[in-house]
Amino acid sequence: WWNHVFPAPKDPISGVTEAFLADTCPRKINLGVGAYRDDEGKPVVLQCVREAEAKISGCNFLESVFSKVSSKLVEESVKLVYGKDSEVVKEGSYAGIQAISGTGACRLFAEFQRRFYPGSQIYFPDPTWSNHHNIWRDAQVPRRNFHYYDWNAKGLNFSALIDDIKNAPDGSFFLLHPCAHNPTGVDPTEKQWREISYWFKVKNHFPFFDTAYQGFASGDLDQDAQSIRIFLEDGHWIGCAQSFSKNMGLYGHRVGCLSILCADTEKAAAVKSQLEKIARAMYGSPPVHGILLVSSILGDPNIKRLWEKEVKVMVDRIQRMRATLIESLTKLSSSHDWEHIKDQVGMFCYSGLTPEQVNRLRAEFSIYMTRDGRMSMAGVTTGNVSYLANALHEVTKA
Ligand code: PLP
Ligand code: TYF
Repeated sequence: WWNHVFPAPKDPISGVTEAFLADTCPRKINLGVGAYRDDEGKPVVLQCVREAEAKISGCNFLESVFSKVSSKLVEESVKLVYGKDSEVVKEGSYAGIQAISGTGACRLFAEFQRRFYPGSQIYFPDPTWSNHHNIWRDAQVPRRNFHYYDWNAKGLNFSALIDDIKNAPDGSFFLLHPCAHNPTGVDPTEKQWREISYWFKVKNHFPFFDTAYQGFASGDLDQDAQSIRIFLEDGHWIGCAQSFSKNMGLYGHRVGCLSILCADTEKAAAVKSQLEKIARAMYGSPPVHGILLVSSILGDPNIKRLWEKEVKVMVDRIQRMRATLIESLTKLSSSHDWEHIKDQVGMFCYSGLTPEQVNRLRAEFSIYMTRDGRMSMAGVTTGNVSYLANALHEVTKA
């Protein structure tokens, strides 16, 4: 048995972590995976999560599985993206289901898309999070790219993006990052989002938002949902995958939500029942501990305020490191153009380094990042930023 099975290629993101862990250099830096670290380089359990833990201690998990905790999570999650006073939330005209974090929400949606729109395709921004390709490929949905990043101008290629929206067959599925685009850190402006929404309407495209970094672009949760709310205002049917991995630091807990807007509550119930049917065969029901944490945080105004402050602390630290890195490179009189990284938002810096430069950083400086030159700014600290700047300067010297 299994003689025909050979090792799968390494995942471009977790492969970096593996290589980093095997490195014995004391100065090594992991800028691969987008997981938040404090200024000491340590992972963080947020205070709001500790308070929620205290609140749920002693809870009977067997009871929880069958109780209302899952719908409470969904109710609170949709308020975060669509707005607590939005019509959809008030009317309940959405199908919402707890998902195994953002990845699981995407996977469920991809399956749902194939099942109910067989033969349909999905358009991804170029580039996008590498796992989007795996997820829709495994769901057997054909994938297309639409223009997003302009590699020459190092910003958004807005005119090509709009052209691709116009040229796609009417009624196409598009995946959009509502904020803090991974990997580029480049988001459309409010005006551009309005234009994108306008053309989606004209073309009757379906917007599927994958929101894994709400809060990480601006530090404000509502502000980071602005793009989704523009689409909502314009009367789109929206799908949304939400993750609490980054903004609550719950990575391993796998808490997420998939929501799909529907014409009325009856249709919403039908869609929800189909999503539940898909989930049932894939994994039964999702884990319950993390959703108790998230529901306790979102459902308690005091803990929620604490969470909002802690999001801001994480974002401020990342922004400070971005600014310090740029300052350090300027002090070194780096002749390389780093202008574009100033305006990037979210957890990543899309450096523009070539694969050869990325290899040199790894071989000569024990600095690890994905081959596309994406650096997770969460791995940069006061203690390692000048070492990083020096190394960047060395490998980019003419
Ligand atoms: N979508 C994007 C764009 C991401 O970057 C990530 C994680 O990095 C996810 C979804 C899903 O993450 P998780 O499954 O941990 O929620
Ligand atoms: O680095 C990225 O793009 C993500 C990060 O549980 C990530 O893949 C980190 C933790 C996690 C899932 C994804």
